[in-house]
Amino acid sequence: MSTIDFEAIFEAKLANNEFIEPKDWMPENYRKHLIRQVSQHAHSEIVGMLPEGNWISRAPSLRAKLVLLAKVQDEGGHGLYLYTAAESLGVSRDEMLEALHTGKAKYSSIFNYPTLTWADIGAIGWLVDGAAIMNQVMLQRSSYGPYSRAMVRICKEESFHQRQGYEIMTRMAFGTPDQKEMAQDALNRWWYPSLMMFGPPDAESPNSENALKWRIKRESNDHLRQRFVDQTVVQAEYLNISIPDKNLKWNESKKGYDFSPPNWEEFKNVVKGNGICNKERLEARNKAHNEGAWVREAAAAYAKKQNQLSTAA
Ligand code: FAQ
Repeated sequence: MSTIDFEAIFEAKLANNEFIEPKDWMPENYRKHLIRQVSQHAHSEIVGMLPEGNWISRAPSLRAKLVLLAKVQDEGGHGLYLYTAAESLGVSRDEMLEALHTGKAKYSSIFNYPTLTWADIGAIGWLVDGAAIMNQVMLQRSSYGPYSRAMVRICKEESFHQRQGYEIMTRMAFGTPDQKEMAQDALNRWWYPSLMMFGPPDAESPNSENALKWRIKRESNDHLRQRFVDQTVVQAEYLNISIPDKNLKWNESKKGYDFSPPNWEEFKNVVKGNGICNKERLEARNKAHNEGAWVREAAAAYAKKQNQLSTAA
């Protein structure tokens, strides 16, 4: 009797740029790698609602409030698509949320920095969504079908978010001297944390080798970080505000900018849970989860009732 070589089928799919789907055979480490990355990504979207949510009630106009509200709701939707994609790998929503709420799970370091002024909302859309898109465009071609498809929709929405942020920055940078100073201050504070979003340098990134081999990621952390810097410098020039890096310099031979790396010790410290807002973010998530218990119970009771009715029919 011939045996099926599942691993060979998996490798052939990767080689042919075909998707791996939930019911396909996959190596256990591929599955675990994806659960780790996709769940961290989902947590980032959900926790990422908090710094901006802080400004919904203080937006400077009704239009600004509507746009910000829509953006924050989109982030909630992104979290839900991504939790669903992770569930298709065999992990439950409860397990993922438990890991987030107890501080075991990681989420993007960027969301542990505070939003001090309205210009920060501009800087988040411009830089944080800008960095997120830079990373997520390649994830649209990730090898795992549900993750890739979730990314297509997420990228469309992130583009709107990036424009929302850049519009705020444009208004402030071309506004009064005080507004321009706020725009500069926001850039000063969000620049290096945004560079950290791409993860540690390639040489210190334990997950990159497998991620690239399995086509979960298509490009390395450093490669994407470089592309983000090259794209953002011209946008800052247009705003006539300065990137807070004395070493920023065009390098003709690599056709890109040389720039100072972020403080990787600060990054490690934030990821360990010791950033300015880590504690506050986890408390806010736990509070929201506990206060939403009745909604989950009502939804479960409704689903049970519907099920009983359809079985009886
Ligand atoms: N923060 O070996 P690598 C958004 C961890 S979405 C915290 O390089 P990998 C939308 C990493 O998990 C933003 N931890 O790991 C939005 C690993 O730890 P582990 C989120 C980080 O996976 C906008 C360890 O360091 N985007 O912003 C970070 O190959 C505005 C070693 O790192 C995604 O999640 C970090 N910055 O590469 C929402 C995209 N970087 O698990 C609201 C998907 C690294 O071994 C408002 N994820 N770590 O214990 C990815 O592409 C990758 O997971 C990377 C990291 C690039 C984040």
